[in-house]
Amino acid sequence: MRNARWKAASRAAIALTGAGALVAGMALFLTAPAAAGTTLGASAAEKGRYFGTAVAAYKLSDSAYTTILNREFNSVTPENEMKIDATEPQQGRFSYSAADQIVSHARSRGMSVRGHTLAWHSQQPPWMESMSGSALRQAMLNHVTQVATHFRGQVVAWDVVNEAFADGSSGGRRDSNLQRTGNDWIEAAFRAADAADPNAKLCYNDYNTDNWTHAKTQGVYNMVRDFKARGVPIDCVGFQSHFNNESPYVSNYRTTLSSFAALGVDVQITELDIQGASAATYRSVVEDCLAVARCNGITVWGIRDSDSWRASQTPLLFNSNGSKKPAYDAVLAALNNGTTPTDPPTDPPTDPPTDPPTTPPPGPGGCTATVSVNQWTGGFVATVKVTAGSSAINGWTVTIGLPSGATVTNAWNANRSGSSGTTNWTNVAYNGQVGAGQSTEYGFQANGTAGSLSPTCSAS
Ligand code: G2I
Repeated sequence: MRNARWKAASRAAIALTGAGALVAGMALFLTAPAAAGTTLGASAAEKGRYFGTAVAAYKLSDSAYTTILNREFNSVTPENEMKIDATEPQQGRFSYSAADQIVSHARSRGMSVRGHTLAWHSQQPPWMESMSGSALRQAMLNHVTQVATHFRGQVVAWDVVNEAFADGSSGGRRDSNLQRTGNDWIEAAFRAADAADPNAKLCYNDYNTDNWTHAKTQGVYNMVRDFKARGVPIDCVGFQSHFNNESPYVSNYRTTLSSFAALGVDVQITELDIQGASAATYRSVVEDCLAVARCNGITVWGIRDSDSWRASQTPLLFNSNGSKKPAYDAVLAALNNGTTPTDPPTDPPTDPPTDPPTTPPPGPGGCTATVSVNQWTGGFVATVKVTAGSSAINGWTVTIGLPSGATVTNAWNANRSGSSGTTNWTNVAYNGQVGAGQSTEYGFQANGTAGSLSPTCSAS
C-alpha cells in the first residue's frame, strides 16, 4: 500500500524537479534573470524544497515572532506540543489544543506541518515512564494510532520514532523502557503509524547521525536498509543536525545524506542549529541538502536566538531582536544559487533553443546600483541591487569604495576584483543580461564597518 503511494509521491517530486530545471534553464535565455526568492520559504520552494522552523504555541501571540514566521517559513514543526507528555498527559486522555493551534496557524497560511514525535524515550508522561513490557508496548502503539489518526491529512511527515540509537561507539540501540519491550518496537510503531495515516511520510529522526564515519550513523543506516529490505513502511530519515563544538558540522555530511537517500528514503534536516551560527557552516549545510535530490527540506530549531533551546549559543538565523543575521543571508544566498556562491547554476537547460537569442547591442540607458547593509559588530553583509536603465544591458560593473578596515571575505552572484579600498564587481554568466528597468542582486560579506557605501554602475 505504502509502495503505491510512494511511487505516486516520487512521480510528483520528479515532475516538480523537472519544472524547476526548466525554469532555471529559461532564466539563461531571458533578458531579465528569474527573480531570486527573497524569503527562506520562497527560495527553498524554487528548489522544490521547504524551509521550516520549530514553533512554540505560546509564542503565537507574539507579533514580532509571527511576523517572521509568516514571512519566512513554509513548514513548521511543533517544538513540544505533539510530544507524548503533551498529547496524552493521562493514559487514554488526549490533549491536542496546543498542537491544533500550531497546525491551524500553519495550514491557514499554506505552511506544511511536520509531526514531532510519536514514540520517544524522553518526555513521556509519568504514567508511561512507569510502564514496561507488553502493557507499555500496547500503550505506545495506542498512542501512535490515536495521535496519527487525530492529525491524519494535516501532517505531511511524522517523526514516528525519535532518538532510539545510543551515542558512542556501539552503533546499537539506546536502552529505554521502549527498547526493553523488544527490538521490534520501532517497526511496530511504523506499522501502526502507517495504518493510522497512510498518506503521511513516516520518518526515523535522530541526532549525532551527521558524521558518516560514526557508529551511530552506521547503526541507523543499517536499520533503515533492513527496513527497506523487509518492507517496513519507512519513507524518510530526519537528521536533527544540532551542530556545536562537541558535535561539529563535518564535510562528509553530504555523503551521509546521499548514502541514506540511496536506500530509497527522503532525507530531511529536521532541527538545524549551529553554535555561533557561522554563516559559512549554514551555507554548507544548505548546499549539502541541495546537492542531494531526495533532501527535500530543512527545518531550523527556532526562529530567533532567544527562541532556541540553546539560546546562549546564539545558533539561529535571527537575532533576539528579530533582525537577520549573516547566517540568514548565507542561507538565502545558498538557496538562491543552488550551488556554491559565485558558481554558475548547475542545471543547464535540457532543451536549449535551436536559435539562441542574439545579443542585443548595448543600450544607452546604463545602470544604477544601490546597496543595503546588514551590519553587526565587526562585520557586515552588503546586498547590491543592479538596475538597468531605459534599455536592456548585457553586462555590468559596479564599483564600491570600502572604508579603511573593511575587507571582503566572501561574495556571491558576482565576480570581484579587490577586497579592500576600491572594489570592482562584474556580473557572472547568468546575471549579466538585465531587461530595461529590471534588477538583479549580488552580495558580499566583509569584516569591519561598512559606513555609508556609494556604489556606481556602468553597463555594457
Ligand atoms: O533537545 C533539543 C531537541 C532534541 N531533539 C528532539 C527535540 O524534541 C528536542 O527539543 C527540545 C525542545 O526544544 C525543548 O523546548 O526538547 C526539550 C525536551 O527534551 C524541550 O525542553 C522542554 C523543557 O525540558 C521543559 O522543562 C519545558 O517544559 O521544554 C518544555 C516546554 O518549554
